[in-house]
Amino acid sequence: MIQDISLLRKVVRKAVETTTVTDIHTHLSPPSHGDMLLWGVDEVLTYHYLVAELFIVASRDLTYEKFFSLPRSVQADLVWEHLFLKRGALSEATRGAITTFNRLGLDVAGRDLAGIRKWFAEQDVEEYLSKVFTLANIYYAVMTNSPFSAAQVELWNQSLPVPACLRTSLRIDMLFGDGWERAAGVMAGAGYAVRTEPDEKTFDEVRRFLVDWSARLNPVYFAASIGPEFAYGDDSAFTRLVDRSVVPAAIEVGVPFALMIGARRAVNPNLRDAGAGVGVADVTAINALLLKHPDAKFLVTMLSRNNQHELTVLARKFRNLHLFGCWWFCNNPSIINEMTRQRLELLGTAFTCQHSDARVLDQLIYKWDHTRKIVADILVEKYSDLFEAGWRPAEEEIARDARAIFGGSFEEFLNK
Ligand code: FIX
Ligand code: ZN
Repeated sequence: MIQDISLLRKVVRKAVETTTVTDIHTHLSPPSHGDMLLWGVDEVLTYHYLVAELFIVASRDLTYEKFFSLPRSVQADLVWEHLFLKRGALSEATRGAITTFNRLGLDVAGRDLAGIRKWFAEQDVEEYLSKVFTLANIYYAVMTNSPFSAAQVELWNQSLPVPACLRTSLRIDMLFGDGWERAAGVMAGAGYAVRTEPDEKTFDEVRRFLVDWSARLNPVYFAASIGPEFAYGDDSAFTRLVDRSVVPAAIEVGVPFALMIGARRAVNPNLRDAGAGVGVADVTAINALLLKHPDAKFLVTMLSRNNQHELTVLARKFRNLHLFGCWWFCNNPSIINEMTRQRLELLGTAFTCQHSDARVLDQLIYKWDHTRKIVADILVEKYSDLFEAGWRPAEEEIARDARAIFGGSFEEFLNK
């Protein structure tokens, strides 16, 4: 047992700095899927978070059409010029690019973009992937795999190699809302008796489609991003599909259904991927879903800060709910700090404090580096409070608890 508070602080900090992470949601792909895996300096600089920030400040001569028609490296130059050279790189996304290059040993102090580009051009993607996973200390990262995307299906049909550090999730947004007709077309085209106007057989066939794809991809979970209008328990197509197809398939396969709730798609469609905003959703709809399906497991993250407290309280009440990540506009130090404290104070270690949502391989470095620092400060404070109250933890217990919120509790949830 640790008897000295300054040693305790050091041990806690080290535990968070060195714990292995399970990154439960990313948009990465295996290197064998070619261009699907984004990596390198130009991808880092044209991350959609940075593109949105560029358009806040660039002159009006830079139209959206013009920007998106430029080669990737010229887009990256514009981001570098406007956000890093003409302004102070103070946003979380700009700081992220700096942290990433710095941790790779590149000359950020010298602002040497040409030198950074040269270094990246010399990297081999497979080796670089291992380097990034080692630097970020990630056990594995979960990809986002859509059985409704023709490009992705074509790649999976080739059974290309996938490194052990990348696992799959079955992304099924297309089943809901506007996507349904296309999804129905894809399933019908693949030989499933699915009708656009769903009948009983259709729900069974959607379930079968999900179970069959699960046999192929072995997903960690099924997932969908749903807007702030998220409702459940009514007579909507969403409720019927969830009740009759998605949840039964998830139970059959033995995986959770992950809901990412609150992205308001295309608030400015001109910005393309960068054009989504956020809306407050109704947590009582999640409550209804949890009550209706006690035998299914749900992973939930919400985008609006306003939803976080109510959602965390709900997670105290349901053993079939596991909260994860500080998603997108919540992945900022001030909000990570607030959300993580709130979750620890209400749930102990029974949640997953972060996911990277990395779209570009290199981003794993900064997303985890930044979160580790915030969580280390929080845990140092929490353990110090316990110490003052007379509690004496052992080093292994601290390591166990740090790992729990970076993936250990997630693994436990999957297995229970
Ligand atoms: O739906 C999602 O998985 C979102 O995370 C993305 O679509 C979004 O563009 C993103 O990258 C947020 O971080
Ligand atoms: Zn995502």
